[in-house]
Amino acid sequence: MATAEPSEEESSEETNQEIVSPESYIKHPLQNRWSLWFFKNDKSKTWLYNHIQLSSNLMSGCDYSLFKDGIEPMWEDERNKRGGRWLLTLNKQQRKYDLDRFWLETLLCLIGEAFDDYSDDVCGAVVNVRTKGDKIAVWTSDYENREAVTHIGRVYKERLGIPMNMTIGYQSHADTATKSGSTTKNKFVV
Ligand code: MGP
Repeated sequence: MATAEPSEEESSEETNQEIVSPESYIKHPLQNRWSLWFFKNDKSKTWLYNHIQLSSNLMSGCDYSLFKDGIEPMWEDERNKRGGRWLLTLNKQQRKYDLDRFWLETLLCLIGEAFDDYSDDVCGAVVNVRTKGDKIAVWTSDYENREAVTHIGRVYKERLGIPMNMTIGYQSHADTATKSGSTTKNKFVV
């Protein structure tokens, strides 16, 4: 029987393909849903963009944040307010050589749940593009979870290939929010 649109059965016979359910070929679904946020420090708000640019192409003052679904990229969020961040402060030369590859590795650490049993403590990550020096940070939910925070810091530092003799610091958001000078004291260092 000729029909304008072959039924599924006929069409799969023709192409010799089996119809499979998504579950059988999506082997590694992500553990979490994530939201990518973009912040642009521009009062005119007329600038349109239709591509996600590399961080190094953004104008100074812009941020990207990748956070787990339901967590807003701010200290005040319920899941952030007792937390803190592992902070990478980059010098100006590092925008060219390190910023984009560090941010990519950070995204892969997050969506790949790289921190073993402590990945639940991760809330998200932020890149700040700034004239004075760019910053990348991984935010976690509770600065008092020493084991989780230090494990995340060690793995993160290794994944970025930061040499042993260089340290990165972890600061609580509470301290960052109430800092008086330009630096916030570290709660942990790896
Ligand atoms: P910033 O954008 O994180 O870094 O914070 P920047 O621009 O390098 O500035 P610096 O202060 O770290 O040198 C800029 C300012 O935005 C902060 O000083 C706060 O006033 C404000 N801010 C940043 N964050 C992430 C928050 C937040 O989560 N909540 C609130 N209320 N203010 C914030």
